[in-house]
Amino acid sequence: MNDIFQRIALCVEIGKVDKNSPFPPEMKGKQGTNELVSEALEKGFSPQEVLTKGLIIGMQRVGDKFRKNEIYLPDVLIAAKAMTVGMEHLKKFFSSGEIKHQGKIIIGTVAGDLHDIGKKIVGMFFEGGGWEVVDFGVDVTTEKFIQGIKEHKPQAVGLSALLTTTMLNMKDITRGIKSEHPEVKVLVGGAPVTMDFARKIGADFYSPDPQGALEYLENSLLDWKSRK
Ligand code: B1M
Repeated sequence: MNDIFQRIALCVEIGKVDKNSPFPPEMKGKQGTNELVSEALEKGFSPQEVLTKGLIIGMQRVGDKFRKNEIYLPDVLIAAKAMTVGMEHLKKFFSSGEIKHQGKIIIGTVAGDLHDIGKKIVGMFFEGGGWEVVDFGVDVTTEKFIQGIKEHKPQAVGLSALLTTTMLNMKDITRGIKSEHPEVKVLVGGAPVTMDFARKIGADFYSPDPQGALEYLENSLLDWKSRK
């Protein structure tokens, strides 16, 4: 793989945002994703390659390490910051259609629930995997999800809940979505949610972590593409 892509991937992996960022200390004064993504584009590498061979690879490594408990939440947040700064350079190519998102997903914390830290992290992983994420925030009702699907036409919806009381609202939301938009996949997650619960409420997938949810989306892509 080209050296500059490897360097971009490494910067995401270790959370090196730009030249001035003090973290990690051994990289002080060295280029971060900000400078490297800009340099790659100036050298004529395609934005799509910068995304898939650099930024996404870095975020995949972060996901793998997080899953194995080799790194912790602050490391993920720093990596996500490095990824986001790199993505800023690519925004205009998404708008122009030069880079295509893998697909689109709406995410939200379910009605009655105000916990959003985990949901935001899940959203960062989806973005890191090349997905367009529409974040509906917290306390999202069935009606709002359904309206959002009509407007944004996503392939999937991701529901998060942190309370044993509010996770029960996932049932109505999932059924509501499925009755109006059976083609839209519903993914559920959050600390109290289990595989058994997800099956009972008719969700398509449950993952205890963001990485598993992203893998499911990636695996579902072939299915979506073959239906087009
Ligand atoms: Co609240 N809270 N809280 N809280 N809070 C918990 C969840 C609780 C376990 C604390 C406790 O009692 N030990 C408890 C729930 C008990 C239960 O239901 N069994 C609780 C309670 C009771 C409450 C209130 C009712 C307290 C009160 O007012 N009496 C109240 C409820 C408000 C409401 O929602 N209506 C409340 C309020 C709050 C704050 C507002 C103060 C704050 C939230 C701030 C915010 O989110 N902006 C808060 C917090 C911070 C917590 C704890 C401390 C931390 C939650 C968190 O952010 N974890 C929590 C106790 C704890 O977990 N130690 C607690 C870190 C986050 C990265 O993990 O969200 O699990 P998590 O997300 C993970 C995975 O679950 C997964 O990936 C994420 C990344 O690894 N995941 C998905 C999440 N969504 C996914 C979706 C997917 C796939 C994976 O696919 C779509």
